[in-house]
Order: sequence, then structure tokens, then C-alpha cells
Amino acid sequence: MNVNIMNVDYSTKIPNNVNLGEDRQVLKALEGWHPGYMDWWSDMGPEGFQQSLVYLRTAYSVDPRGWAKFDYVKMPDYRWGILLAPQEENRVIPFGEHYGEPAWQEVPGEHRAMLRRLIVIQGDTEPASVEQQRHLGKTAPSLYDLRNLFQVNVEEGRHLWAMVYLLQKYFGRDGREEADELLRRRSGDADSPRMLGAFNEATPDWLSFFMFTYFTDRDGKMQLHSLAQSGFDPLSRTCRFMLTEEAHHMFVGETGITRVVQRTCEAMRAAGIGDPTEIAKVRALGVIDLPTIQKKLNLHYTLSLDLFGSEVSTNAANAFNAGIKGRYHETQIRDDHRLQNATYPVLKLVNGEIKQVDEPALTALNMRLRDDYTQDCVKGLLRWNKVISTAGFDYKLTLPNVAFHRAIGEFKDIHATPEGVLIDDATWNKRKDDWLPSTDDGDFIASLMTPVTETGQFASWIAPPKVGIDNKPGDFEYVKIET
Ligand code: BYC
Repeated sequence: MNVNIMNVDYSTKIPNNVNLGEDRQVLKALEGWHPGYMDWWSDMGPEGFQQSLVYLRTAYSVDPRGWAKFDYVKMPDYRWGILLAPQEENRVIPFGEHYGEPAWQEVPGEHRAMLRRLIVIQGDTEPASVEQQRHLGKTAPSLYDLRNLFQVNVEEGRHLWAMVYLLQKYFGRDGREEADELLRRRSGDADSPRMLGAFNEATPDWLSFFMFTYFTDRDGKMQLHSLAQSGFDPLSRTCRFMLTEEAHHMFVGETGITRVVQRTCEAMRAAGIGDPTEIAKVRALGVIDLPTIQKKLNLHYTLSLDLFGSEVSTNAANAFNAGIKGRYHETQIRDDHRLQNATYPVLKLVNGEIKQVDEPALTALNMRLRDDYTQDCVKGLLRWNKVISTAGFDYKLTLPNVAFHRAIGEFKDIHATPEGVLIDDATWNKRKDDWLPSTDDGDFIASLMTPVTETGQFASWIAPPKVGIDNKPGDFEYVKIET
């Protein structure tokens, strides 16, 4: 591998490894977009803390062995840049009608609209999550967590840059217009919302933040993996590098939930509580009871399932046929990579019952990706349940049935219990607070969200992490707060 290709050029205003210095037109377009981005960051990025020094990791190379450097940075000075994984020599399109043909270095004209739409949707989620999380700094349970929040935020900002680069370099004037629109839409705005459902929901507290980074960022992982297979090579390379950053976001979610569960179990043991469903007693200890954690999990998992689109989708089939969006780990799958005659089992509503039906594999690609996602989600649940059982409690966190609480796809018009039993509207209305966070649950969690800003200290409801970021000691000052 050529090391020069991997190292990032910091000589232009926009750090990059795509030779922007010699691509005057795109550099100019990006420099033109930059002030609008900075305005957006100052209006919609983390509230407060913009003058604080944050111990952040910045990418300085795309070499997987050592791509990041840690240092104190003020967030507005973070070097957002354009970073693509190195070009693979002789890469071919790994699926669809163009299977085996050389990967495209330019946008294939016939698939231009579809490609642009997928890039815009991906791009739209990145700033949306920053907007959803902007107020969380005020209630961080520790400096360690505060730093992780900001790391996630600056990287989502960089992922927006990544998509904007593709739009501006490869899609001419309409690409530039889409890039501007990405800064105009706002999460949850009545007139100009973000494009996908989950990105217009509130992230009201830190438990939601951890659930979001576990479940919703994991949708991001699956979608990025599928786009990393794309026959459009610049998109593939962009997504491959984004995935290296994404891993930390899911780490934040997984370990965050582990630490909440651990703290709850420790507190219950210390107080001699044997039954985790004695909610009032557990809450009196200043920790979040396991049934409420389960409700938050139900909410964020199902919102994230909706992000996969309909189970049966011609959009998905077209994108696959065109060689634009592949399957998770496409190149490792042993089949013809065209799926002309294959079928895939899909859960559908048939005569008022949830039934498994074989559908053409091509139109069932969203379902397949969603199944891969669910398998990936289970790993965290095993870890959290291990913490609970090791502490001696008989309680298990579970993933709800895919028919439960859905707004997209087969089950959007019916109600089901988390176990997948179909129920009528009246039963749903009566029971939904047993399964999803209620106003009371929200108020209780909000009551715990008092900020902790002393080094090495943690809020009552969360255990400290096992190790620090960049191997720093427990009392490390991850954020030097300036107001
Ligand atoms: N909300 O054919 P269908 C991330 C629309 S997260 C609202 O079933 P398709 C991140 C759909 O657009 C990953 N609308 O869907 C995480 C279509 O409309 P049109 C983001 C929805 O196209 C955390 C119609 O319904 N990346 O990176 O097969 C922090 C029929 O849809 C929704 C991507 O999603 C919804 N949930 O699949 C930061 C990758 N679902 O066109 C970042 C790019 C569907 O008929 N996107 N609709 O008007 C895609 O691959 C696909 O567009 C989707 C939908 C998977 C989203």
C-alpha cells in the first residue's frame, strides 16, 4: 500500500486524502459550503462547551493500524475532513447485473438519481443525530461520558462532510443543492424535518443516548456496510472509512448500557432487593430499574427497525440489481450474487396472523439486512444479561417481536405485544405504558440527570468504565470545561 495515499493532507483548510489541493473546483465548492456548516454547528451542535478543551481523537491517516491521534481540541477547531479508505486495485462490482465488471470511478448515468438519493438519505442522518443530542452535555454523568458524546458528535459531523464531498464532486449543481439542503433540514422540525423517522425523535436523556448509539448507530453500521459494497467506488471507499469511526459509537452504547445495568444490580444487591421488578424500591436507590431499561430498549430497537424500510421493497431490489447497494458482507456470501431465482423468508401479516412467507430474495433485501442487524443486536443483550445473572438476579432483557410498535412496513397498521401477539387498539392503549417509556418513566429518568463534572466522579445511576479512553487513568480530565 502506498503510504502517501493514506496520509492526510492538512495543508488545505479541509484535511483530506483525496488530493483536494489539485481539485480546485471541488475544493472551492467545499470551501463555499464550510461557513454554512460552521453556522449549523454553532446553532445545532452541542449546546455550550464550544470553548472547552475536549480530549478528542482526530483521524490523521486511514491506515487501520494507526489512524487516530488524541489531543485536546476545542470542538469548533476540530479538523473535519474528507477521508476515503485506500483504493483497492482492480476492484470489481461484487453483485447485481454488473457483477464482475470493474467498479465505477464515476457515477453511472443510468443510476445517477438512485445513487444520489441514497447518499442524501445517508447524509441526512448524520447532522440529525447531532441535533438530537445537542442538549445532552448539560446533564452528562461524568467527564468521560461528556467526552464520548462530543467524540460521537464531531465524527457524525465528519460523516456529513463525507457525503457532501460525494455530492459536490460527482453530482454537479444538484449535488451542491442537496448539500445545502442537508444544512437546512432540522431534526423534529414541523416544516422541514429530517428524512427518516428515528431521526426526528427526541433523545431526552443519557439512557436514550446509549440506546441510540447501540441500536440506531448499528443500523448505520449495517447500511454503511451495504453501501461499502457499492459498485460506485468512491462511495464504497468513503463508507469503509466511516465504519472505522462508527465502531466507537456502538462501543459507547454497549458499554454505556452495561454500566447502567451493572450499577442497578450493585445497588439492588447492596440494598438486599431480590426482585428487580420492585420498581419503586429500586428507584429509591437512585438507579434505573431493569423494567424501565427494557422499555427504553423496546423503543429504540423498534425505531431502528423502521430504518430498514419495508420488508418487501422494489427500491431495494433495484439498488441491488444496479450494483449500487449490496448485502451485509456481500463478498463473503457464497451464492451467485445476482439473486435472480433465490427466495428469502419474510414475516408478513396474512389473514390477521403473523406468518413466514417466502419472497423473491431480491425484493426481500431490506428484510435480510434487518435480520443480520437483529443478530448483531443480540450480542449486547447477552453481555447485559450476563451482568444481571452474575449479580444473582433472575431477569432477562429481550428484543421485542418485530411486529411490536412499528411505523414502517408490514406491521405498521396493527398492534402487537412485545411477544408478538396481535391485540386491538383498546388493549394497546391500556397496556402500552407497560412496554414503552411512559411520561412517569421519563420524569423519573430526568430526575437522575444531574451533571457530574468533577474528574473521576460518576452519577449515582451509572458505573465507571473498566478502562479510560486512550488508556487514560480514572481521574483524567477528559473535558476542561470553559463557559
Ligand atoms: N422513515 O422501498 P422502501 C446512520 C420511505 S443510520 C421515513 O420500503 P427502501 C446513523 C422510503 O424512502 C443509516 N421514510 O424503502 C445512525 C421510500 O420513499 P420513496 C442511514 C421511510 O428505499 C446514527 C418509501 O418509504 N443510511 O447512518 O427500500 C447516527 C418506501 O420505502 C422510512 C441509510 O438509510 C423511514 N424509516 O429502504 C448517525 C442508507 N423507510 O422513495 C447516523 C440509505 C422507508 O418511495 N438508505 N421510507 O419516496 C436506504 O438504503 C433506503 O432508502 C432505506 C429505505 C433503507 C432508508
